[in-house]
Amino acid sequence: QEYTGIKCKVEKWSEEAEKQLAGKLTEGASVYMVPATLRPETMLGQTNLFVSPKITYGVYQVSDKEYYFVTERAARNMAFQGIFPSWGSFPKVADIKGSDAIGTLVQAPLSRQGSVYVVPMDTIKETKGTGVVTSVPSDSPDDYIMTVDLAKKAEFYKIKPEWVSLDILPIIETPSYGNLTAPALVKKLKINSPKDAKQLAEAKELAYKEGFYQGKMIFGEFEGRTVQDAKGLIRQRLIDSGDALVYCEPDGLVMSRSG
Ligand code: ZZB
Repeated sequence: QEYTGIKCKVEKWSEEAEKQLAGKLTEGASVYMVPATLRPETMLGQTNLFVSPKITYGVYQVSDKEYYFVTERAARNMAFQGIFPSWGSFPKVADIKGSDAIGTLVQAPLSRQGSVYVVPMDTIKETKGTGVVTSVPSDSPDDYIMTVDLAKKAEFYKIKPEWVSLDILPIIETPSYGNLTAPALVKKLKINSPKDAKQLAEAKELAYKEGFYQGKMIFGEFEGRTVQDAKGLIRQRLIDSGDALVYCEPDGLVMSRSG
Protein backbone atom coordinates (compact mmCIF):
# COMPACT_ATOMS: atom_id res chain seq x y z
CA GLN A 1 0.00 0.00 0.00
CA GLU A 2 1.42 3.37 -1.00
CA TYR A 3 0.34 6.25 1.23
CA THR A 4 1.03 9.95 1.10
CA GLY A 5 2.32 11.21 4.45
CA ILE A 6 1.25 14.79 5.02
CA LYS A 7 3.67 16.88 7.09
CA CYS A 8 1.54 18.78 9.59
CA LYS A 9 3.83 21.08 11.53
CA VAL A 10 2.98 21.53 15.20
CA GLU A 11 2.21 25.16 15.92
CA LYS A 12 1.20 24.83 19.54
CA TRP A 13 1.31 21.71 21.69
CA SER A 14 -1.36 20.74 24.17
CA GLU A 15 -0.27 21.60 27.71
CA GLU A 16 0.41 17.97 28.59
CA ALA A 17 2.51 17.22 25.48
CA GLU A 18 4.44 20.45 25.95
CA LYS A 19 5.46 19.35 29.47
CA GLN A 20 6.54 15.92 28.28
CA LEU A 21 8.69 17.37 25.49
CA ALA A 22 10.43 19.98 27.61
CA GLY A 23 14.18 19.85 27.04
CA LYS A 24 14.01 16.96 24.55
CA LEU A 25 14.12 18.77 21.19
CA THR A 26 17.00 20.66 19.62
CA GLU A 27 16.68 24.44 19.63
CA GLY A 28 14.54 25.80 16.79
CA ALA A 29 13.47 22.36 15.52
CA SER A 30 9.96 21.54 14.26
CA VAL A 31 7.82 18.51 15.00
CA TYR A 32 5.45 17.24 12.30
CA MET A 33 2.51 14.98 12.89
CA VAL A 34 2.33 12.80 9.77
CA PRO A 35 -1.10 11.40 8.83
CA ALA A 36 -1.03 8.71 6.12
CA THR A 37 -3.65 9.17 3.42
CA LEU A 38 -4.77 7.42 0.24
CA ARG A 39 -6.60 10.54 -0.92
CA PRO A 40 -4.22 13.47 -1.27
CA GLU A 41 -6.75 15.21 -3.53
CA THR A 42 -8.99 15.75 -0.50
CA MET A 43 -6.44 17.74 1.52
CA LEU A 44 -8.30 20.95 0.66
CA GLY A 45 -11.06 19.66 2.93
CA GLN A 46 -9.04 18.82 6.06
CA THR A 47 -10.68 20.03 9.25
CA ASN A 48 -8.87 18.18 12.07
CA LEU A 49 -6.18 15.64 12.81
CA PHE A 50 -7.19 12.44 14.59
CA VAL A 51 -5.06 10.46 17.03
CA SER A 52 -6.09 7.47 19.11
CA PRO A 53 -6.19 8.26 22.83
CA LYS A 54 -5.09 4.66 23.46
CA ILE A 55 -1.99 4.63 21.26
CA THR A 56 1.43 5.77 22.48
CA TYR A 57 3.20 7.67 19.75
CA GLY A 58 6.88 8.44 19.46
CA VAL A 59 8.67 11.63 18.48
CA TYR A 60 11.46 10.60 16.11
CA GLN A 61 14.34 12.72 14.89
CA VAL A 62 14.69 12.82 11.09
CA SER A 63 17.23 15.65 10.83
CA ASP A 64 18.81 18.46 12.88
CA LYS A 65 15.69 20.48 12.46
CA GLU A 66 12.86 17.96 12.04
CA TYR A 67 11.02 15.38 14.11
CA TYR A 68 8.05 13.17 13.17
CA PHE A 69 5.22 12.19 15.50
CA VAL A 70 4.06 8.68 14.41
CA THR A 71 3.65 5.17 15.81
CA GLU A 72 6.75 3.11 16.51
CA ARG A 73 5.66 0.67 13.82
CA ALA A 74 5.48 3.43 11.19
CA ALA A 75 8.84 4.87 12.26
CA ARG A 76 10.43 1.45 11.85
CA ASN A 77 8.94 1.07 8.35
CA MET A 78 10.11 4.58 7.44
CA ALA A 79 13.62 3.74 8.58
CA PHE A 80 13.80 1.14 5.79
CA GLN A 81 12.52 3.54 3.13
CA GLY A 82 15.22 6.18 3.30
CA ILE A 83 13.07 8.59 5.29
CA PHE A 84 15.58 8.68 8.15
CA PRO A 85 19.20 9.62 7.38
CA SER A 86 20.69 6.39 8.67
CA TRP A 87 19.28 3.16 7.17
CA GLY A 88 17.30 1.13 9.67
CA SER A 89 17.59 3.54 12.57
CA PHE A 90 14.80 5.74 13.91
CA PRO A 91 16.01 7.64 16.96
CA LYS A 92 13.21 8.38 19.41
CA VAL A 93 13.38 11.36 21.75
CA ALA A 94 10.02 11.05 23.50
CA ASP A 95 6.85 9.01 23.95
CA ILE A 96 3.52 10.81 23.96
CA LYS A 97 0.15 9.19 24.59
CA GLY A 98 -2.49 10.14 22.04
CA SER A 99 -4.75 11.33 24.86
CA ASP A 100 -2.04 13.80 25.92
CA ALA A 101 -1.69 15.25 22.41
CA ILE A 102 -5.36 16.22 22.07
CA GLY A 103 -5.80 19.96 21.64
CA THR A 104 -2.49 20.41 19.83
CA LEU A 105 -2.73 22.86 16.93
CA VAL A 106 -1.04 21.82 13.66
CA GLN A 107 -0.69 23.22 10.16
CA ALA A 108 -2.69 21.30 7.58
CA PRO A 109 -1.18 21.90 4.12
CA LEU A 110 -3.74 23.06 1.49
CA SER A 111 -6.61 23.17 3.98
CA ARG A 112 -8.98 26.14 4.07
CA GLN A 113 -8.29 26.97 7.74
CA GLY A 114 -4.54 26.52 7.45
CA SER A 115 -4.31 25.14 11.00
CA VAL A 116 -6.44 22.45 12.62
CA TYR A 117 -6.82 20.89 16.08
CA VAL A 118 -5.88 17.37 17.10
CA VAL A 119 -8.95 15.46 18.35
CA PRO A 120 -9.57 11.83 19.39
CA MET A 121 -10.73 8.88 17.24
CA ASP A 122 -10.97 5.53 19.04
CA THR A 123 -11.20 3.40 15.90
CA ILE A 124 -7.70 4.23 14.61
CA LYS A 125 -5.71 1.06 14.12
CA GLU A 126 -2.13 0.93 15.34
CA THR A 127 -1.37 -1.59 12.59
CA LYS A 128 -2.07 0.71 9.65
CA GLY A 129 -0.46 3.86 8.30
CA THR A 130 1.16 6.11 10.88
CA GLY A 131 -1.63 5.96 13.50
CA VAL A 132 -2.34 9.62 12.74
CA VAL A 133 -5.31 10.33 10.45
CA THR A 134 -6.31 13.55 8.76
CA SER A 135 -10.02 14.32 8.93
CA VAL A 136 -11.92 15.07 5.74
CA PRO A 137 -15.60 15.03 6.73
CA SER A 138 -16.79 15.95 3.23
CA ASP A 139 -15.47 12.73 1.68
CA SER A 140 -14.72 10.23 4.44
CA PRO A 141 -17.77 8.75 6.20
CA ASP A 142 -15.66 7.74 9.23
CA ASP A 143 -14.41 11.30 9.60
CA TYR A 144 -17.85 12.82 9.17
CA ILE A 145 -19.60 10.67 11.78
CA MET A 146 -16.70 11.14 14.21
CA THR A 147 -16.91 14.91 13.75
CA VAL A 148 -20.66 14.84 14.41
CA ASP A 149 -20.08 12.82 17.58
CA LEU A 150 -17.31 15.13 18.78
CA ALA A 151 -19.50 18.18 18.21
CA LYS A 152 -22.39 16.56 20.12
CA LYS A 153 -20.33 15.28 23.04
CA ALA A 154 -17.43 17.68 23.41
CA GLU A 155 -17.33 17.30 27.17
CA PHE A 156 -17.32 13.51 27.04
CA TYR A 157 -14.40 13.59 24.61
CA LYS A 158 -12.59 16.25 26.68
CA ILE A 159 -12.31 18.68 23.78
CA LYS A 160 -13.34 22.29 23.35
CA PRO A 161 -16.43 22.64 21.11
CA GLU A 162 -14.65 25.22 18.97
CA TRP A 163 -12.01 22.66 17.95
CA VAL A 164 -14.48 20.96 15.59
CA SER A 165 -16.82 22.40 13.00
CA LEU A 166 -19.75 21.05 11.02
CA ASP A 167 -19.47 23.82 8.46
CA ILE A 168 -18.07 21.44 5.86
CA LEU A 169 -16.47 22.60 2.64
CA PRO A 170 -17.64 20.73 -0.50
CA ILE A 171 -14.59 19.85 -2.62
CA ILE A 172 -15.65 16.96 -4.86
CA GLU A 173 -18.90 16.33 -6.72
CA THR A 174 -20.21 12.91 -7.71
CA PRO A 175 -23.36 11.95 -9.63
CA SER A 176 -24.69 9.64 -6.91
CA TYR A 177 -23.98 11.65 -3.77
CA GLY A 178 -23.81 15.31 -4.75
CA ASN A 179 -21.08 17.56 -3.39
CA LEU A 180 -20.86 16.14 0.13
CA THR A 181 -20.35 12.43 -0.41
CA ALA A 182 -19.68 11.41 3.19
CA PRO A 183 -22.67 13.13 4.81
CA ALA A 184 -24.89 11.77 2.01
CA LEU A 185 -23.73 8.19 2.57
CA VAL A 186 -23.97 8.44 6.35
CA LYS A 187 -27.58 9.50 5.93
CA LYS A 188 -28.36 6.91 3.27
CA LEU A 189 -26.93 4.00 5.27
CA LYS A 190 -28.47 5.33 8.50
CA ILE A 191 -25.17 5.53 10.33
CA ASN A 192 -25.63 6.99 13.82
CA SER A 193 -22.32 6.53 15.55
CA PRO A 194 -18.60 5.93 14.94
CA LYS A 195 -19.28 2.45 16.37
CA ASP A 196 -21.43 1.37 13.40
CA ALA A 197 -18.42 -0.42 11.98
CA LYS A 198 -20.16 -2.57 9.39
CA GLN A 199 -22.12 0.22 7.72
CA LEU A 200 -19.08 2.49 7.91
CA ALA A 201 -16.97 -0.06 6.05
CA GLU A 202 -19.61 -0.23 3.34
CA ALA A 203 -19.93 3.56 3.16
CA LYS A 204 -16.16 3.88 2.83
CA GLU A 205 -16.07 1.40 -0.02
CA LEU A 206 -18.86 3.22 -1.85
CA ALA A 207 -17.25 6.62 -1.25
CA TYR A 208 -13.88 5.41 -2.55
CA LYS A 209 -15.40 3.95 -5.72
CA GLU A 210 -17.72 6.81 -6.54
CA GLY A 211 -15.11 9.45 -5.72
CA PHE A 212 -12.38 7.82 -7.77
CA TYR A 213 -14.37 6.84 -10.87
CA GLN A 214 -16.97 9.62 -11.00
CA GLY A 215 -15.64 12.45 -8.84
CA LYS A 216 -14.87 15.90 -10.13
CA MET A 217 -13.03 18.63 -8.23
CA ILE A 218 -15.28 21.62 -7.52
CA PHE A 219 -12.91 23.70 -5.40
CA GLY A 220 -9.35 24.91 -5.54
CA GLU A 221 -6.65 25.03 -8.14
CA PHE A 222 -7.76 21.86 -9.91
CA GLU A 223 -11.44 22.74 -10.06
CA GLY A 224 -13.07 21.08 -13.08
CA ARG A 225 -10.57 18.19 -13.21
CA THR A 226 -11.53 14.63 -12.51
CA VAL A 227 -10.43 13.12 -9.20
CA GLN A 228 -8.34 10.62 -11.16
CA ASP A 229 -6.32 13.46 -12.68
CA ALA A 230 -6.21 15.67 -9.61
CA LYS A 231 -5.00 12.91 -7.27
CA GLY A 232 -1.55 12.65 -8.83
CA LEU A 233 -1.22 16.37 -9.50
CA ILE A 234 -2.02 17.37 -5.93
CA ARG A 235 0.17 14.64 -4.51
CA GLN A 236 3.13 15.78 -6.61
CA ARG A 237 2.47 19.40 -5.67
CA LEU A 238 2.60 18.49 -1.95
CA ILE A 239 5.79 16.48 -2.38
CA ASP A 240 7.51 19.23 -4.40
CA SER A 241 6.66 21.85 -1.79
CA GLY A 242 8.12 19.64 0.95
CA ASP A 243 4.71 19.18 2.58
CA ALA A 244 4.42 15.45 1.93
CA LEU A 245 6.38 12.23 1.64
CA VAL A 246 5.77 8.81 0.16
CA TYR A 247 5.23 6.12 2.78
CA CYS A 248 4.74 2.47 1.85
CA GLU A 249 3.82 -0.57 3.81
CA PRO A 250 3.65 -4.17 2.82
CA ASP A 251 0.13 -5.55 2.64
CA GLY A 252 -0.97 -9.15 2.54
CA LEU A 253 0.63 -11.81 4.69
CA VAL A 254 2.95 -9.81 6.92
CA MET A 255 0.40 -7.15 7.73
CA SER A 256 -2.59 -9.38 8.24
CA ARG A 257 -0.61 -11.57 10.63
CA SER A 258 0.57 -8.68 12.76
CA GLY A 259 -2.70 -6.81 12.50
C1 ZZB B 1 -7.81 11.25 4.22
C2 ZZB B 1 -9.01 10.73 3.59
C3 ZZB B 1 -10.00 11.42 2.91
C4 ZZB B 1 -9.12 9.34 3.70
C5 ZZB B 1 -11.07 10.72 2.37
C6 ZZB B 1 -10.17 8.60 3.20
C7 ZZB B 1 -11.17 9.30 2.52
P1 ZZB B 1 -7.90 2.07 4.06
O1 ZZB B 1 -8.84 2.61 3.07
O2 ZZB B 1 -8.57 1.19 5.07
O3 ZZB B 1 -6.64 1.46 3.50
N1 ZZB B 1 -6.57 5.85 7.87
C8 ZZB B 1 -5.23 5.92 7.72
N2 ZZB B 1 -4.60 5.28 8.70
C9 ZZB B 1 -5.55 4.78 9.50
C10 ZZB B 1 -5.53 4.01 10.71
N3 ZZB B 1 -4.37 3.64 11.27
N4 ZZB B 1 -6.70 3.64 11.26
C11 ZZB B 1 -7.87 4.01 10.69
N5 ZZB B 1 -7.96 4.74 9.57
C12 ZZB B 1 -6.82 5.13 8.98
O4 ZZB B 1 -7.37 3.32 4.93
C13 ZZB B 1 -6.83 4.46 4.38
C14 ZZB B 1 -7.62 5.64 4.83
O5 ZZB B 1 -8.11 5.43 6.17
C15 ZZB B 1 -6.74 6.87 4.85
O6 ZZB B 1 -7.12 7.81 3.82
C16 ZZB B 1 -7.12 7.53 6.15
O7 ZZB B 1 -8.17 8.41 5.78
C17 ZZB B 1 -7.63 6.44 7.03
F1 ZZB B 1 -12.02 11.37 1.74
O8 ZZB B 1 -7.06 10.07 4.54
B1 ZZB B 1 -7.89 8.84 4.45
C18 ZZB B 1 -13.80 6.93 1.43
C19 ZZB B 1 -12.54 7.30 2.17
N6 ZZB B 1 -12.26 8.67 1.98
